[in-house]
Amino acid sequence: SDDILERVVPWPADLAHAYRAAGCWRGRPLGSYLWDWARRRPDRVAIVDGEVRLTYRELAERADGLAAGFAASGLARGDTVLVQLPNQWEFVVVTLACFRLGVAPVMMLPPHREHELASIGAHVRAKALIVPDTLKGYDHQDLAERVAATLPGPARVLVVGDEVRAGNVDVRGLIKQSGDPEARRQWLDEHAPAASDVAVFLLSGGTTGVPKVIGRTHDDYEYNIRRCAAACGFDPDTVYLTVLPAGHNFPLANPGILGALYAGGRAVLLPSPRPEPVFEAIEAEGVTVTSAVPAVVLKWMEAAAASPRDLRTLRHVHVGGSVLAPEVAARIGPSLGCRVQQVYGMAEGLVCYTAPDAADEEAHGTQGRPISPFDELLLVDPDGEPVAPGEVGELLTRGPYTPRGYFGVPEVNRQSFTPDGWFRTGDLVRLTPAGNVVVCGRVKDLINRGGEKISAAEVETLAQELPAVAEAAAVAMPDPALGERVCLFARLHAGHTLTLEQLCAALTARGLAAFKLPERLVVLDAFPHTAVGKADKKVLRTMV
Ligand code: J2J
Repeated sequence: SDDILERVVPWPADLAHAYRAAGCWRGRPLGSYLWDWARRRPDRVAIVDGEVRLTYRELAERADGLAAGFAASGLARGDTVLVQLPNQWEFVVVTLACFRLGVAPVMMLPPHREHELASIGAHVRAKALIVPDTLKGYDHQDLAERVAATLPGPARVLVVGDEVRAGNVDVRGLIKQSGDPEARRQWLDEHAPAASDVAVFLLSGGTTGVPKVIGRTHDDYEYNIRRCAAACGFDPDTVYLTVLPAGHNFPLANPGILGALYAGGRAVLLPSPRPEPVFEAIEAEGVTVTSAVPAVVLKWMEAAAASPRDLRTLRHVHVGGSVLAPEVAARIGPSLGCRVQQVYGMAEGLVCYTAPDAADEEAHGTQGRPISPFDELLLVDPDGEPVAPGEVGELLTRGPYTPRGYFGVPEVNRQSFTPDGWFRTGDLVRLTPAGNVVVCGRVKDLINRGGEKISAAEVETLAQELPAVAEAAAVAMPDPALGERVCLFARLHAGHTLTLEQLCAALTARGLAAFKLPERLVVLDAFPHTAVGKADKKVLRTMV
């Protein structure tokens, strides 16, 4: 854990003091809330996953059981584990067990493969990987074993499923552990992590080739959850439907699953955002709120138009992660019979929400206001000078839940943060007179594919390693369904050829997640270059 502390960038001491004094940071680890919830509402259902319904007491008991099981398997406070699980009840138990023991889960996504797991696993020095046995016909246990073998230190493979191979750890077995629950609870309380420890590592959309992870402390993440839940009016009657991958900040904690639990409500988990199961779950479980990216909401609207459904319990849908056109925002309410709340957020911290009862102008045309009065926003021009009120600028931000640096990458931090600790969001925004953010574009070099962020540099670096490729540049190509898709421009070495199929096969063989694969390849004889000799993406974007 000394390791982690050295690689985490803390808030300045005076500000940390101020955030504590103001009541933002409560000095309690996230795991300590679990039994508060369980004592208050022991028999209320907290988590629904298909046939499985866990009450708050069952959730707390299982999380404690697993935390003790983690400890018995050799994990300890300060360790990091890669978590790659689909939306299933065990994901929630794993996350809470990690919070209890002070083990920091790194929230990987199910489509990630060797490339992502191995580079991030090495970066955080993961002590274990927690994966399903198989998912969509893919053997994650095998993937985890291969990745574990590449890591510098020993790493266990913990498996959620029926087919746990010898040498690996059966997570469901650990959850069901026997032993005295009361003694276990006391032991975990006594060995709880500090509130200033990292509770969870989130992945950054990232614009660089190197992995960027964000260590969110118990203090800062609890505040984030509390404020998001308040901004969205979550209460014990909230039934939140989880459709996006639960490891994303948005469905996990803004307010998402953890916000629903925090408020005493309920989280319903679905493995995917497909319209039919979503509509069925809304009807069957009386879902009051869900969150989605614009690409998903568009699909729901199409499906609802084709066969109208009774979604009367649904009050709000939170939409964010990529640009939502005002015309589309205006159609969501009539189409799904609910109100839309736009959200502009980032794994790095800052979250903005439109109010649950906002007038149409705000709800449809803006991405809302920061959830905390302690959030600082500064809009600057390319020279770093503040822009005039109402003008567009790059958004810089600081605040009680926006950490001061990525984990363990001081050189990257010097570019991503100003010397005064402002995080450069890379987003171009303007502020309305009422103080609402309107996202207008971005200066960072990534592709936003239906809300999934893809680092251009990551794809380019892998592509350039292929024997045929002399030079490569990934740019966003506009797409009506997903907003953007990846287009790769490439110059080839003399005598070589390359098709899109060959390119994708080669990148897949190198372990790149499928959602990052280029969906168009343009081979150029000559590349447009900037004055400093880099690929001129402005020109390439006009060509796309
Ligand atoms: C345009 N672009 C947006 C929006 C995020 C809540 C909601 C989203 C995320 C998320 C999140 C946008 N309109 N409404 O973590 O808690 C783009 C911006 C931003 C980047 C962050 C949450 N909302 N974006 O999307 O870390 O470019 O978080 O900087 O994945 O998504 O991406 P990410």
